[in-house]
Amino acid sequence: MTLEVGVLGYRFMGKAHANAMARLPMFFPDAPEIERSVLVGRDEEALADAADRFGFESTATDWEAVVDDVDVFYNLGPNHVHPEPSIAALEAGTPVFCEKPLAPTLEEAERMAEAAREAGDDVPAGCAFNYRFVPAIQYAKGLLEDGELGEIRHVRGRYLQDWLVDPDAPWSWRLDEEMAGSGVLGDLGAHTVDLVRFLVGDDDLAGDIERLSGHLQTFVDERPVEGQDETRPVTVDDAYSAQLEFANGAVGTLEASRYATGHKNDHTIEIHGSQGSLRFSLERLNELEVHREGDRGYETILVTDEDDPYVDHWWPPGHVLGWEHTFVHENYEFLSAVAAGEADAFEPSFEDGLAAQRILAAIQEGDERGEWVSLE
Ligand code: 4PW
Repeated sequence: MTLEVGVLGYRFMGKAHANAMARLPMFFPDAPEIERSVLVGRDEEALADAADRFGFESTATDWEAVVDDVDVFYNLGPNHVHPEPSIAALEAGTPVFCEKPLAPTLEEAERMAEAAREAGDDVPAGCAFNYRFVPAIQYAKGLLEDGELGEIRHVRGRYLQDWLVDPDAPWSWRLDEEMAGSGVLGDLGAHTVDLVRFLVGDDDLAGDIERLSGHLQTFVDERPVEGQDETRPVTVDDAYSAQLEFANGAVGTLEASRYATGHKNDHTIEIHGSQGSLRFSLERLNELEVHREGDRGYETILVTDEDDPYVDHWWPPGHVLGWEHTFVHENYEFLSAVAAGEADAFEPSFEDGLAAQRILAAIQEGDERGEWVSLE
């Protein structure tokens, strides 16, 4: 059976997922057969152009007419558009793949997760945290699960970009609380929080984050609107940092910024255990640095061998993968879960999206109260 896919959103994420869907039959021949059926958006002209370039059969300006009509619904719009269409699709029994952060607010994320629970065991609801699907990250997870780092003591995550350094860089929806929910915290911090949960969240590693502190900062309060003679206020954070305490007593620090001069898309995770350490940077995503007891430093492992996660689907060893491949991997896994009719077969789920959102909300609360916040 061919799965008809409806996609809301045709900009950055629309293009990333459409590219992934187009690659699937060539590189993942066992992926379910799909049709890029309908692309949904508001601006008819831009939509028609995108549908043509991305290989969609048709377009629609009304998501309500689509969510019930397709076999799978992708929600790739701005954050404020995540809740209602996703909930409506799940109520119609349509599997949903939604971009991160799951929702602008915790309350909306809770409603979305509830809709996913009610949709039942055969309706997957996935949250598109694509960095789980970097081969080096999955390799790191394997090392951690095998206990190779010993008892986890330190977790450090940072996500650095620099596209707002110029105070005259234009205003966008990502800088508006109503539309985005939060700034760098939800946009970049959500990824780091999800990776931390994915890598060390198991009870026999660091476990849950039990309490945390948070600090948010906005550096530029208003920005020019592109093509218009006006400015709009920036109502979200430009940078955040947080301290974490895990169930096993491990400590963590997180931070992100869009003002980190010299860093374009640097998502770095470092973990220290009693028997070793590892570090990963998205700027060198084919590598994992590992230190083991007795080593005099870190060994750089190239995660490009045929037996490394997902690599056998692509090129011979050493013929490196990039950012776009993470989308192919997550689409493969998500669509396979849809074809199997098994909600449990795909993680990160809406529950994972909600768990990340609880941590983001606690960081915000910590900033507002100026105190540590308990997550228990
Ligand atoms: O989700 C994130 C985006 O909103 C991405 O992974 C990188 O940062 C690229 O764009 C933004």
